[in-house]
Amino acid sequence: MTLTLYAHPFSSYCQKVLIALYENDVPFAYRMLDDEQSAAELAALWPLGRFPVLVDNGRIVMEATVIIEHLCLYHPGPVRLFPEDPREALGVRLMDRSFDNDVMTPMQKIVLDRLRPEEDRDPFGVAEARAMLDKAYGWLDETLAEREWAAGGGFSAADCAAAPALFYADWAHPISEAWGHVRAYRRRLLARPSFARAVDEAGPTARSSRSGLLTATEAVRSSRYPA
Ligand SMILES: N[C@@H](CCC(=O)N[C@@H](CS)C(=O)NCC(=O)O)C(=O)O
Repeated sequence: MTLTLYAHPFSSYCQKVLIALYENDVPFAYRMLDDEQSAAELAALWPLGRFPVLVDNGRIVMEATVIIEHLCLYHPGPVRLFPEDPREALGVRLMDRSFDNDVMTPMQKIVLDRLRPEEDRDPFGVAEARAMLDKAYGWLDETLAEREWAAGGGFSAADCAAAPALFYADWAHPISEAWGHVRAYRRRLLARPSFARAVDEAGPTARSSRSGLLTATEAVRSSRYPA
């Protein structure tokens, strides 16, 4: 086995990569980031300390989207997460960026703000994040109206990004009934075996509720920054 993934099962960006690995049954060693030793190993690999990080035969690959691109190039399987045609691949990249920037980022802003001490909270930034999510949900609802998967073709890297982003965003800032296409798409993602597996591995705490999301995030942070 050449691949080691440094990850935590509650982390949205780790789930994004886990989906890609599970879609093509790519074998890998899971280095769980749950103690000081694993955090130190991660910091030695990637000074920014963000995760996931993939190590492939000594080569260090960071950034979830780049990891998925790497998997497509070096460990391809039957599910092509980036289409071969570069023009089609552009559509996948657009949706991938949108889920990271317009859904994952504001979702994390809301969640992380809740974990701050009361006096350090940023209500203005959280209001901005909520407004961004409302705009993103509206745009996605139109964009997904006629699509089964995010980029309009088969299941792709964009759906790997979308699944944890919408899964957690709905807890942080609920997707209203008005955005029926987004809600239906989120349900399709949750029924996809690769994502269902990633969510099951995160366990009942991460799956169950909005407070579960906070507990999960706190667990990830405390394993990274032990008291
Ligand atoms: N742009 C990075 C973001 C990764 C990221 O923010 N990961 C979170 C966990 S979901 C993290 O590392 N949080 C801890 C930190 O930022 O120190 C990617 O796409 O991989």
